[in-house]
Amino acid sequence: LDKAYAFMIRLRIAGGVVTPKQWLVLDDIARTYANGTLRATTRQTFQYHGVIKSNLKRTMAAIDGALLDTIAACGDVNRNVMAATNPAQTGAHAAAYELARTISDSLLPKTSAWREIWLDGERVVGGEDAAEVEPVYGKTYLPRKFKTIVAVPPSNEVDVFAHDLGFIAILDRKNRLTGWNVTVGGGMGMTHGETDTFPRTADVMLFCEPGDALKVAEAVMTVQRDWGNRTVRKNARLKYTIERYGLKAFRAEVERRIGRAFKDPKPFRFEGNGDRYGWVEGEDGRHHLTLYVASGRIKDVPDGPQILSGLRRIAEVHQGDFRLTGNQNVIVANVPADRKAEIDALVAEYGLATGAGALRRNSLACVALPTCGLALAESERYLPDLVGELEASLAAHGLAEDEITIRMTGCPNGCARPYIAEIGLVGRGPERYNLYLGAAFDGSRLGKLYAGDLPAAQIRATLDPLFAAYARERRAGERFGDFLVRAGHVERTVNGPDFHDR
Ligand code: SRM
Ligand code: SF4
Repeated sequence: LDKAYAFMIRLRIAGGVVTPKQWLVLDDIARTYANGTLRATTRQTFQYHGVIKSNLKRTMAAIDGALLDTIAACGDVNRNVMAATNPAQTGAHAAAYELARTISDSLLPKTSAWREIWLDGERVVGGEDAAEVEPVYGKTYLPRKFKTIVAVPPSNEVDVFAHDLGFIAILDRKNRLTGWNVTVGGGMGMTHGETDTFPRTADVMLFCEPGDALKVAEAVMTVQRDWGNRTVRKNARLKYTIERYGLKAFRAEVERRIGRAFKDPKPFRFEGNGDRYGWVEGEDGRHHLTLYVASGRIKDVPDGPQILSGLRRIAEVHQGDFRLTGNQNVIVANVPADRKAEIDALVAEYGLATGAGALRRNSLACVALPTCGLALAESERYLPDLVGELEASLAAHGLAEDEITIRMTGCPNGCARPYIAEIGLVGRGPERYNLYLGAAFDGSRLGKLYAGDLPAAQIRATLDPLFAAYARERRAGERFGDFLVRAGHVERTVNGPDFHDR
């Protein structure tokens, strides 16, 4: 008897767009080979959990049958490229999605190993010559994972400042794309107790015309390939390269490789990094429904919402597409006006509109226990209860409808981007968390450690007086994170290196 190994499988879905036909296959796989759930991730794709070893090949073949794959979903390569979903800004979404697809395809490893291993593809005699097959990655690939993202203001729902490379759409008054601001050096992961590791928000480096975006992406990635730290893995991400060389030198090298200078970044403004729920009408008259999915876990809850079955039924009748958001939610997109009622009926029948409160709608939790081997504390299974408690506190202070972002992770790797949430909770050990406060609502500023190694049972009591002060003393329109910094409850973090200063 072999050991009962079970695996996590992560798909690559550039821009998070899937067709109803693909949805049905993905749903079948979840029921047949995984643990009966589809898990929408913080990077707009799906994970399966609990796929046993003997089913791996069958699962991969089924994924391939849906014209999807898992290539570059993990590893030291350019990962799944995210794109803003922007249901209302149809034209800008098309541009963002196209750029995400183009970058994803161009920077994909070229090796045929995936097909060879999982689909019994033909083996290249004598093996591939990595230097020839991978002109960009070469034999040694990148120093570390590399994450690319495309955002469209005013929504920063994809959290552009948390990623290695980002493109921010610069639109004219008619919402037409004029070019992209390029960001570099964002990242969340750190290690507890090691202050030479830190989260960092990306710098806005330059502006490029639409036709130059791919060139810039390639140049940024290859400079990181050549300049990134290959000796100390914990300092290998692009954020540390930017800290070591400085933004100016990094930009000069990118421009040198492309062969010309670029303009400085253009002004832009983000309003928040959450999703807009419910129906919105796009510029092209099509309708888009954003559904809240708690921690992205698409499953049927006994006596509760039947999210897996409900979305399956929608996929059976839906003629548009589905979009996964960077906040682990699902958009039923591109619905003609006369088909809305049919979707609404299914939403009601399967309990998909939960009527979640403001804090819950702005909450994110990473997977953590029981499947994540790196988890130090609970996250996905605990955050819903904690949010319930905190919502009671907020309601007592008249803040029930206030939008405040809260994110939890089971360890400092930061998979739910907690350091840029107004309330960030990061696992330290069983039922113990670091509490970070003072981040910006639009994801552009990191929080600061407010209470270290806090027992879970004390989180509400620690936050309650701060909610009270916020209700009493805030200025008109002032966000919770901004208030905490202005009123002196926490120090403002400028960026990564001063993150640990107190
Ligand atoms: Fe993550 C590793 C889950 C987004 C930073 N992440 C992991 C692993 C694979 C654990 C492992 O290596 O054994 C987790 C699998 C858990 C499980 O049981 O499924 C895991 N990460 C996730 C997901 C599923 C969280 C979620 O609840 O949605 C997200 C899947 C993303 C995707 O679809 O590709 C996920 N991970 C992120 C993000 C957020 C983002 O990219 O926007 C981050 C922070 C941003 C960043 O990269 O800096 C993130 N994950 C990490 C790190 C720390 C990287 C670092 O630079 O230090 C690790 C550990 C590592 O790489 O060594 C990690
Ligand atoms: Fe696992 Fe840590 Fe990522 Fe949570 S943050 S999924 S515990 S690696």
